[in-house]
Amino acid sequence: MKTLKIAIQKSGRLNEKSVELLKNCGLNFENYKSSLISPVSNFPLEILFLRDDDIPEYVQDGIADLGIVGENVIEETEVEVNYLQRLGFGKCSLKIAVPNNNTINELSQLNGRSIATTYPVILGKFLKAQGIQSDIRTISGSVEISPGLGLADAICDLVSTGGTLKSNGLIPFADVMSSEAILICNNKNGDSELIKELVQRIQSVLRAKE
Ligand code: PRT
Ligand code: ZN
Repeated sequence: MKTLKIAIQKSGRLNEKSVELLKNCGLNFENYKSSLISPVSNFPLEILFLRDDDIPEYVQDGIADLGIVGENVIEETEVEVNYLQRLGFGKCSLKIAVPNNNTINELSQLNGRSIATTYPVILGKFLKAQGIQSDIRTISGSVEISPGLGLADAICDLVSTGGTLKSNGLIPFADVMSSEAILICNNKNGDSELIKELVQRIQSVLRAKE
């Protein structure tokens, strides 16, 4: 029987919950922080531990059969994969936020302004759909400090508690997308019996939590 591969985040916000979900499915594997691949001893499955940004493409290209990753990362990488199951953890929203001392109070006021983000693709589509033309400044991190540094008029970033925005003097202004961890599979293998079996186990773990 073919051994499946599932890609999960190696470390970060989704790692612990992803490991916990797979363990709760009865899968037996070592969770060594140093290894990149861990075989499951009681199911034909290997676990690949990766940076979350790489997971959608690995699944699209068939290097992994399955993956657990934030919907925001899937949308930003514009891959073609199947959504098998929303997993109910890693919940957050991608929001546009502005300095709390500014006068912007409607979307049209973002016309001609600059917005710093690590999500240029999702933000670009959102602004286009709203008919807004802003200057999207793509940066690779610490988005929240860019208005304070004079780098941008607004930001677009993930928010969960809102604490980071607040401590940087920013207020959320518009919701761009909401996100949670999703189980995805390669487009070609959605009807594999082994994948169906795994999805059933995951669904019963999720139901037991309700
Ligand atoms: O190393 P690797 O590349 O794998 O990880 P990463 O650093 O890129 O991602 P990581 O671990 O930070 O986040 C993984 C996924 O968790 C994201 O892609 C989201 O799907 C989800 N998630 C849920 C979040 C948050 N909540 C979140 N709050 N990802 C990031 N944040 C950040 C946000 O960018 C901001 O800096 O937390 C800060 C805001 O948090 P609050 O609570 O202050 O609002
Ligand atoms: Zn990442």
